[in-house]
Amino acid sequence: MSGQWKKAAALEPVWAALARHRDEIAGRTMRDLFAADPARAGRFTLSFDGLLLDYSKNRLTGRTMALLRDLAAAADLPAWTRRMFAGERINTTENRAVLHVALRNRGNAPIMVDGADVMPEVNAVLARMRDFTARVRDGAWTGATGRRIASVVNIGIGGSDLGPRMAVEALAAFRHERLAFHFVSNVDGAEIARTLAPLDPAETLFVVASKTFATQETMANAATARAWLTAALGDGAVARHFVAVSTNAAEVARFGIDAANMFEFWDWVGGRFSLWSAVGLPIALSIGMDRFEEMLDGAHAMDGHFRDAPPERNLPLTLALVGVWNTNLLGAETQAVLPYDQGLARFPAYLQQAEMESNGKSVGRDGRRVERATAPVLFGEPGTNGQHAFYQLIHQGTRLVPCDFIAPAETHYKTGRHHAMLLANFLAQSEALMLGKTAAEARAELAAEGLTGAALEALVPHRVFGGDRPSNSILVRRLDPRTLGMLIALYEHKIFAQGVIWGINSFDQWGVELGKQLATRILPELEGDGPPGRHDSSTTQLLAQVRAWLKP
Ligand code: G6Q
Repeated sequence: MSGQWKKAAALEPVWAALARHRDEIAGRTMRDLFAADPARAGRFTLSFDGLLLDYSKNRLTGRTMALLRDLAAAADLPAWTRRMFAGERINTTENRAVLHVALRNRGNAPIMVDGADVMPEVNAVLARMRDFTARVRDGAWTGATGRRIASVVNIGIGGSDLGPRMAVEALAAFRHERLAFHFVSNVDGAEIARTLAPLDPAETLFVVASKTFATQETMANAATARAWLTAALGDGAVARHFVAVSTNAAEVARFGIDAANMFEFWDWVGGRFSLWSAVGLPIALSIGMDRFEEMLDGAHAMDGHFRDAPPERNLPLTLALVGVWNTNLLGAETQAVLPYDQGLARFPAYLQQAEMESNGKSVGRDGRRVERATAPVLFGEPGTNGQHAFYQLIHQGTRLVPCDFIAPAETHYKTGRHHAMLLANFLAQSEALMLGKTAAEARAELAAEGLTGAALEALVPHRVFGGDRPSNSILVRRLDPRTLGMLIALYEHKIFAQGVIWGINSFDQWGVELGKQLATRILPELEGDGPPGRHDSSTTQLLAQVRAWLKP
């Protein structure tokens, strides 16, 4: 990001200039902006390596973008980007480097942490993943009774679940035909009970994924899975049916998983950025190592683009700046992510963690309270399902809900006209949100339906759509490992850039750690019959009620 940037100014004057600019253009709707500039779509569209970002349907102008780029410069984004790629410990509250980019550093240029190049270790784990996944896929790796593996069950939660779960589903068209994939994350025993019920232990492989190998939910599920397996096949079967993905070799050994069956990653990989590491093992088992590496290639290409492309042509930066505009200048409190692709059904949930855990912070890097809003509440469902549910609020509610529409032009499933119908909806929604429907248009429509007079007039206000509702459209030719890798990395760098602009550390998650501590204290009080510990009166009352109902 060097060279093409304006010299950094102070941050506050740029925020003030943005606020003035917002007020100046407040009277101009997107309809006006499109009418005034026939070249608008092209001027506000970027593409890189087959991924197209059209952000023209936002309430912004060229001046808006120039000011926003000044903001990124003033926040020192180029320097922070350099620091991240160079392996500096930019996660200051945990004193860690942030190097998911090293996991997909396909050019193998050295990346140093504490004076040592991490690439040999990264490549060694990739080589072990290649060997193991090939053996499971071709049937050379068998279960304890000599049968081939048919079901893979990933046990993990949060960052050790959401990435592989999302990607295995997104790339289902490339899945190995013999292997079925299951994911167990919740400590609610219903999930593991229902997952294991139809499976045959002799053909099941468990992947226990946990960075710390200490997470309550994962350890409970892994213990239940081991008991299920050994009840059928004996203790000796564990080595053929359990592998671990972790940074904690000692705990993996204590659980009883052979060191030879452990795939390592490192403290500089954040949980929510870990699908590029051995946490991606289920993805590699599903689509094969060559295709897993295509996913890494796609992300690596996006890394290079983010690091080197000039700010005006930089996709992740632009997505970040449009988000800052909508959040901080237009006051949006939410962000909808709406993939028009059933495979991406879990993509909003994945991004929910990536964005809200990274940038859901109210204290800056300097330890002081931030003065502006940080991450919006992110939500979404695949289209067209969402259209029949919550889009009502997006079209006609009182809130501004910026939307990211995502679609592949081609489908892997040639089922009649389905894909054309899906794409027609993808195109129609962002157009409708932008244009809206005026009272005159509503009137004409009602008249065409045969209404007249008072009956017609009574309906007009309900049939008006204010329009002027912002959206981005992200289009790829088809969803494959490479484009999925690019898409995820696009959002990762968007999140990073926004974190820098907001002055927060995007890479810690103390709010998550709190949950890990609290339940540990209450569990023995719930299970025991001694006097409960000191709590507020509400918690005491709820605890007493549960104990009373559970008493034998
Ligand atoms: C991710 C978070 C969190 C984490 C889970 C699982 O960035 O830190 O979602 O991934 O709590 O942690 P373990 O992998 O250590 O089990």
